[in-house]
Amino acid sequence: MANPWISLFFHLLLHPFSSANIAKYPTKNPQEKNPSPLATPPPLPILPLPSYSQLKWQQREIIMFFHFGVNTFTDSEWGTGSESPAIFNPTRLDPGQWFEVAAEAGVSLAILTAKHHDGFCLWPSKYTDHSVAKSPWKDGRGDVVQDFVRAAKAHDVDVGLYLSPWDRHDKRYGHEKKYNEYYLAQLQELLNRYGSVKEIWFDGAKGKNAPNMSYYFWDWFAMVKELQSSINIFSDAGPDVRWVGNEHGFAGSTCWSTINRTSLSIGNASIVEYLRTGDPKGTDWLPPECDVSIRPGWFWHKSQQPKELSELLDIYYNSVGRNCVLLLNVPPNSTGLISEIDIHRLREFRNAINSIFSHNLAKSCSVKASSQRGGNGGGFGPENVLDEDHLWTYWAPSETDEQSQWIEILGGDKGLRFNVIMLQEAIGLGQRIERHEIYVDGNWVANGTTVGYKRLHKVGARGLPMHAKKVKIRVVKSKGLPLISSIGLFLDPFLQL
Ligand code: FUL
Repeated sequence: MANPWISLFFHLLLHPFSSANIAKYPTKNPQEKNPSPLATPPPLPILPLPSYSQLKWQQREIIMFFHFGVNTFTDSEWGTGSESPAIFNPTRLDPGQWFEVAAEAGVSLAILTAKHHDGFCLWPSKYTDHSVAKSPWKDGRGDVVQDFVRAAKAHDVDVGLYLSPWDRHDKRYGHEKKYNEYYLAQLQELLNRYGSVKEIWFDGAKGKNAPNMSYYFWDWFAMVKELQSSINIFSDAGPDVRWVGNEHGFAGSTCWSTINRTSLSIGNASIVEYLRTGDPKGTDWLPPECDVSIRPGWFWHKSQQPKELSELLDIYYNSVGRNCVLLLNVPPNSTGLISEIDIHRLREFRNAINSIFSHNLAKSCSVKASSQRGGNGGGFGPENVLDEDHLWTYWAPSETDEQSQWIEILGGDKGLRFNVIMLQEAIGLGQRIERHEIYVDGNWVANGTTVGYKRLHKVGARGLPMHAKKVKIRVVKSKGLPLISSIGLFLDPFLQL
């Protein structure tokens, strides 16, 4: 193609709008002279990410469990399955009272044991006669699940249901196909009949001598998601919320919301440590829930008392303060009400949490950081850690700030008195922080690993408040840029007692 005219012809044919061509005939863009500064985009997420429902669940922080059933009347924890429905006869059953208590305790979701291991159903299931329909309560015409759901709605609290896979009553248990059909039928009753359900609890517990049979988890999970689109499924292995691996209400001090689901199975005692800490390399977002009872047992027993306030606060620090949701069980008694002593303890607990955490001393401080993404006014400045948004506004260092990433709270001349430091990560873009350190007035006071949705550090010797002017958080190791959405400094008066 030596002829230049021919080559120009082919060039225009192949690149009719190439920049070279356009540059010859510039069009006037009126905004070009004074381009308004464009915002720097957020950094790319670090996968895996939470789903919408998982994020909502995480923000609940404390939810409630109600264990109620034939065990409430037999003073036992695991019923045999041969209890007569005649013993189920609460004289004053009032889920309205349960939800008054729940709402006052500040919880936004409560889970009811619709069927525990004894197989007795708190709703009139058409697939069994081992239910409230055969009890003297309301002459067999009552439905605890219905009353529970109505009361929840009246108090603006969301509903969760527990349906025990292990069933010691039903003869189909041990016959794989028949029992799985039965279980799925009950799931359909519960999830079709009673409106929106936000969490379903699949308990992995099963007695040693129970008949050997497989549960068709995949069928169950698929059915649940088909019937309730915004539900979270809890089990040892998720798929939405995982068990934390113990029933004391304590997560690991390292606690990842990420884990590998392929390494998990339901009812497997050898994975409890893995469940407790999660896995920084995990490919699944599966945050842990800490289930614990306010009393020694899950069911109400006349002889038992609720835990002390100090124990409950300890549980709070070790669950919510370690990136978990706390599922606190408060068992109604045999009259069908929550006992006054438990109500009193819950009130103390809620008041204590409010009094500790409602006043963030950092709010009146100035804040400084090693660098900030997008520069000054770029939207990722350190001031974001002091606003009301704990998810979507955050401090991000600049990409080039790899040596020392830190953020500092400056308390002014008078200084601050505090003994709790709170950190929160913008988990909507993935859990990132692997190691961090805290310095108060230049002195090291704490080391930590994960942060996640919320991390609480108690500082100060024996809970005595520290008096200081500067608190510095240094991120030592992080997957990509660390994104800190909130920092709090609090004074917990109960730590010194
Ligand atoms: C366990 C069960 O065996 C207990 O009875 C209780 O329901 C607790 C929440 O889960 O696995």
